Amino acid sequence: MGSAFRGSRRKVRLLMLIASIFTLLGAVLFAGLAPFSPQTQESQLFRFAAYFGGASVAIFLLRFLLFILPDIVQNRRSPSRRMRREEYASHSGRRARRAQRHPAQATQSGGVLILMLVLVGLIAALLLQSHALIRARSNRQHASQERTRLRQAATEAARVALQRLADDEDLNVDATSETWAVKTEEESPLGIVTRTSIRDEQARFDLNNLAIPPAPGRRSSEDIAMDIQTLCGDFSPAIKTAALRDFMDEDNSGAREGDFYRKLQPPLACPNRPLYGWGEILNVDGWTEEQLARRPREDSFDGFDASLVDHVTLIPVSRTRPIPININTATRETLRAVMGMDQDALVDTVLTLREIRPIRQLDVFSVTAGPGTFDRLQPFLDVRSQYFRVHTEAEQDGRRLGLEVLVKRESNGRVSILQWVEEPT
Ligand SMILES: [Ca+2]
Ligand SMILES: [Ca+2]
Repeated sequence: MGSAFRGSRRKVRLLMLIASIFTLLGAVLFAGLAPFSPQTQESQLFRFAAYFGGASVAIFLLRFLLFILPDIVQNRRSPSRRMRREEYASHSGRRARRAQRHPAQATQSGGVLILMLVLVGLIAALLLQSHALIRARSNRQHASQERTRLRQAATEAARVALQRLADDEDLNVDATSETWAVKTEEESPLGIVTRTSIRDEQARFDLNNLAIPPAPGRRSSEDIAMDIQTLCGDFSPAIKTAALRDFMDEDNSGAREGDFYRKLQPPLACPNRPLYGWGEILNVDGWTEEQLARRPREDSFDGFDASLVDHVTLIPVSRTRPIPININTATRETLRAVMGMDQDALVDTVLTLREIRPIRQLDVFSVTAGPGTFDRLQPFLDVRSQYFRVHTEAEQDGRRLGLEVLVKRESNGRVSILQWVEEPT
């Protein structure tokens, strides 16, 4: 009877050990599969891994409490213990004594313990790794959602700005004192701050005007482009300006046309059309990032320290006539370059008159400039604008997203989008 009981006790004890190991293996399996499974199943698999891991530890503990602990206690209370202690006192170490008492059992228990420890370590490492993966994924998701919210806010701000341009009460004249030119900043109930500004692109000289040949009796775009570069401290702009003209004019007659760019290493294409952006201008022979960089005012000598990027633009539309500058919004440097460096009296008149109120008519200058000069300049001058650049920025918790939108406004106030660019962050 006693031996049968001991036999079934041993079986239950072994069965529990096997059950504990199998449930632990199940936990390892689920935890290992989770990171490679679809996101919808991931958390479910981790839950299974946690259940199995918990069950394994519970079975192992139960086994310890039911079988191993009573054995230890019984062993300590046994009357023969003292005798054995004395008998084996001369032997070194507790491990040696235990090994001698139950050599096979000791080896077995030690092996199982090490296996359990390794498995527990493995599952803990897997769970930690998976936790880190889930965290990273959730962070990415959060950033992407935040970016979407910022994009929506910036887009909405841009839409409002376009409406403000369309609502301009006076479409016959444009000046920086008008409502559309006011910079705005707003905070949404969600805490997203949006900033909007609208810039008159015709406050600058459009270098894409070089794409069309000069009309007889008019000032040439090349002369204007060279004068602007001179005012920006470049005193030998002729070759670069001719190269830029060749790059965008329709014909193939010039020193820097298709043949020249095809022979480069690596070869480049000569587009023979108005340029779409500053990236393209860097492909033009002689043009570098340095020329497009903003220069500090105090480092140059007076009068020639302007930065090219502040006075020129690239409006990416084909044309048959030059896109003029707006004399109400252009800078002094742009006015000087467009009207000619010998026309300071005319430039001063423009600056004085527009201080009082926006200039509504061009022909008031025909007297100041003289009829011949006025006719030469007229194609490049206007008092209203068609092209505007809207810049919006949405910001929340240090993250920001910027939009730059180039638009054309028709004479009836209808606004259409020419370029929509999300700024890299
Ligand atoms: Ca206006
Ligand atoms: Ca050409």
